Parts: sequence; structure tokens; C-alpha cells
Amino acid sequence: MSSYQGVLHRYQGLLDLPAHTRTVTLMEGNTPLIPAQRLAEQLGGGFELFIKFEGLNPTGSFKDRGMTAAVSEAYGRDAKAVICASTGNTAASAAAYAARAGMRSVVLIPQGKVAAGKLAGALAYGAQVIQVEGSFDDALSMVVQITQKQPICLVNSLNPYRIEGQKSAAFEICDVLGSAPDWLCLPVGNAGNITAYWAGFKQYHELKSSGLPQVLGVQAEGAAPLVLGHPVDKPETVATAIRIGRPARGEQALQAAEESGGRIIAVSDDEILKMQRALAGLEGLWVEPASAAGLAGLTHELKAGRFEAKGKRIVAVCTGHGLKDPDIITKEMSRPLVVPPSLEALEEAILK
Ligand code: AN7
Repeated sequence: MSSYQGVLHRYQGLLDLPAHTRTVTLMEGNTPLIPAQRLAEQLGGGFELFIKFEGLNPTGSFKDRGMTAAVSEAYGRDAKAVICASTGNTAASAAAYAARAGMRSVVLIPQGKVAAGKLAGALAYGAQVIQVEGSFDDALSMVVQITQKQPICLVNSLNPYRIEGQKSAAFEICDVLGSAPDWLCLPVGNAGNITAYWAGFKQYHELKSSGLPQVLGVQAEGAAPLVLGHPVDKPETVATAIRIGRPARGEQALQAAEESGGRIIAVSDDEILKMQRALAGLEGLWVEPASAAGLAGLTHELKAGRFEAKGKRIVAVCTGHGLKDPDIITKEMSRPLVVPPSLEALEEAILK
């Protein structure tokens, strides 16, 4: 039997959780750090590139790390229900951990803007799914208000325990590499993840002198409040996971970028989709569009001559699995060829 018991157990003592916390785990975390040499070569080479593939968490996204912490805290004080606003991944994760704890879950999603695999997940795990005629930001404002009135636990990343659990990803990277990388590239939506990585790297550095990365946070052009310097009322992007105009932890994201000597930039939907295809086609890693944003940002900066990669060790976080959003691929694809069941037809199709 494996001795791995999830991130709360593995990083016990490093995650600031109340004593009443009772662990609810799906053995999340411990995701692979995958070398991506072919992609690195295509980007000009001369540096080391690793993908932290967070799509391999139990519900298919990085959200499980923070969710195990938030739900464990709620469960430990006998909370009966959790609620969140979500572009999809938080919803699926909250629903799964709540189910495991025997708790009710309610998830608010922007109507028509959540990828099929995420909505299906939330429903499969038994959440009450409510579509809001509005954006993620509208939905977040609603759940914040209701949790101030009703005894229902907010499990968006405003919940501090989400950040605590999420720090585990930074610890894992340092443990595998032996130190922090030179750069960390990742997508930024509501900005919980970048906040947690930075907190995690700083904590590990204080404890173990593991070093600190520079952080490149990447938003989608149509949903780039942190680049524009003001909220975006009608965010739009193909990367629905990061279709967010008022990031809850925006200030902390900016601070992480600044303190680390990094930055937050925006890339186009086209750049995101190109990188999604490059990752799948060159490395065999199929990630959802938002998850390709970090690497799309790295590519963008390299092309603009603003990024000195030579000799550097770069980690890109791919936050969610491609299976979450199959439609984005099949929509663009021509229909696969149909042949009669004969060898001649097959030879004709693949050898010509
Ligand atoms: C695949 O699920 O906000 O900057 O409600 O699903 O921590 O918000 C998802 C965000 C990146 C951005 N990649 O992370 C939600 C939600 C994927 C995501 C992000 C999300 P944050």
C-alpha cells in the first residue's frame, strides 16, 4: 500500500490550519514535474523547461490542493454545507470534497460559460448547480454576501485555508528540483494560485534556503484587469477558466510579481490555443486552454526579446486537464475520415 496520504498529511506542520481540522482527502497533489525538452527546443532552447501537470489531480485541476484544506477545516467544525462561485474547476473540486465529507455543496457558475467536463463533474459529485445570468464576478459577489448571512462555508480562494493547501504545489516543486526554479510561469484568474505559490516559495525559502523564483503571471487579453490596472466589466476569453474581471486576490498577485522581480502580462486567445496545441503535439500533454496561458506568456516574452532564458530552469504550471474542455478541440477539428472496413481503404487513407 502506498504511504502517500494527500497534501495535508505530507506537509503537515507547514500549512497553517486550525486544530479542529479533520482531513478530507482524495490523495490530491504529488503531481509530476514533466521535462518538456521538445517544446523548449522549439522556443529556442538553451534552458530547462518543466511542466507541473496539475491536471492529474483527482478532479482534474489544481483546485484540489486548496479544497482538501478548506473542506477539512469546514468538516472539522461540523459545517453542513459549502458554497462557491466558479468558472468550473473550483465547482467540481468543491463538489467532490464535500461529497466525501457528507456535506452539501452549492456552486454558482456563469451561465453558458463553463466547459462541459467541469459542469458534468460538479453534477456527478452531486452539487446543486446554479447558473447565474452574469459573470464569475457577479457570482462571487453573491456567494460572499450569502455566506455573511447564512451558516454556509465559502470555499472560494478568499477562504484562507484554500491558500494554505495550495502552497503544497510550491513545496513539491522545490522538493523535486532540490531548489526553487529560476522562473515560475502560470495563468492568473482570480489570483489565488499565484498568491499561494508565492507564499509557499517564501515559506520554504525561510525554512530551507530553497531560493525564490521570478514569477510570470499570465492573463488572457480580454480578461486582464491586472495588466490594465482596472476591473474588466465584461471579461471575454476562450480560456473560460480565467474569464474573470475582478480578481479577489489581485493585489496579492501584483505583489507576488513585483516582490519576485517578475511581472503579469496578457496574451491573446490565439496565442493560448496555439500553445495548447503545441503542448499536446510536441509533448503529449493535453491541457485546457487556460492552463496553456503560462507557457503562451513565456513564448510571448521570448519573442519580444524581453526574457533571458539561457541557462535558466523554468517551471510552467499547467493547471487543468484537457479532458475538462473537449469541445474546444472538436469544434475546430475536421470530422475524422470514415472508411469501409477493408485493408485497401485503410492503406489508401494512411499511406497516400
Ligand atoms: C484551469 O474554478 O477561478 O488565479 O472558479 O480553472 O487561482 O483563479 C479557476 C481558475 C487557472 C486561475 N487555470 O487560477 C474557478 C476558477 C485553471 C483554472 C485558473 C483557474 P486563479
